[in-house]
Amino acid sequence: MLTIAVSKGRIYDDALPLLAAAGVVPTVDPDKSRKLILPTHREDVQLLVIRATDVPTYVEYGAADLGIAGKDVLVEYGAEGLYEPLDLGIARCRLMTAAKVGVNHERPRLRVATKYVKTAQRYFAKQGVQAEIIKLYGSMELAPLVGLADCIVDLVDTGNTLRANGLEPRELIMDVSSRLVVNKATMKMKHRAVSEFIQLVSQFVSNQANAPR
Ligand code: PRT
Ligand code: MG
Repeated sequence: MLTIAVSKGRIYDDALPLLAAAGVVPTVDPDKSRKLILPTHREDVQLLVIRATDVPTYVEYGAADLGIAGKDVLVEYGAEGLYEPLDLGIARCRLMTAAKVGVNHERPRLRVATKYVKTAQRYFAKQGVQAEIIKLYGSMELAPLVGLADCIVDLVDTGNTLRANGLEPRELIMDVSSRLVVNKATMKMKHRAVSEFIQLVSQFVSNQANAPR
């Protein structure tokens, strides 16, 4: 049995065609069911539907053999315990700093609100900027508006969320896409099944990348 961890929402939607390329088609729609373990048309493959930030944990501990997670989540988790054989090219966005339009901060210590605490700490340290990181779990865009922070570190896609809140993107921290991750023991113990899966998915991904738009 191969167990694959995915999160509901944008990654799940973008991952469905990739999974289908390996014959993995869920028999249950997670939006219409409360099931957390989804059977698929392949008897030897099941999906776990979990929070995006929990994917590396399930895979590192071997509760899932494979997982699909954003590079943002993997970098923040510190995924040295995982193999990352494939960039799936889905759920693309950018991890950026953002602040109120036109406002510059002269504080000696920048106050930064984010859920990416470790990534932000590392980024500002590398820039030689003194930063006080304030951990939030969501709606980061609010923090600069109410004086909780000078800036935020968050994902940006179209920029609409920032604009709607009077914020603007400032510095690019990293480009983000979703990656396939594999448990290290699985890579040895289920080598054939995993390489076959990776082969089929990567074929599909490179065909997509080469297809005319
Ligand atoms: O929702 P939940 O709390 O369960 O977890 P989550 O928010 O981590 O999950 P989800 O499904 O929202 O995001 C999962 C992954 O999708 C992220 O880890 C990224 O790798 C990827 N991804 C790609 C994005 C976006 N694009 C994105 N735009 N994740 C979030 N956003 C949010 C962003 O945080 C901001 O609030 O969308 C807003 C910005 O979008 P624009 O288009 O307005 O710029
Ligand atoms: Mg979300």
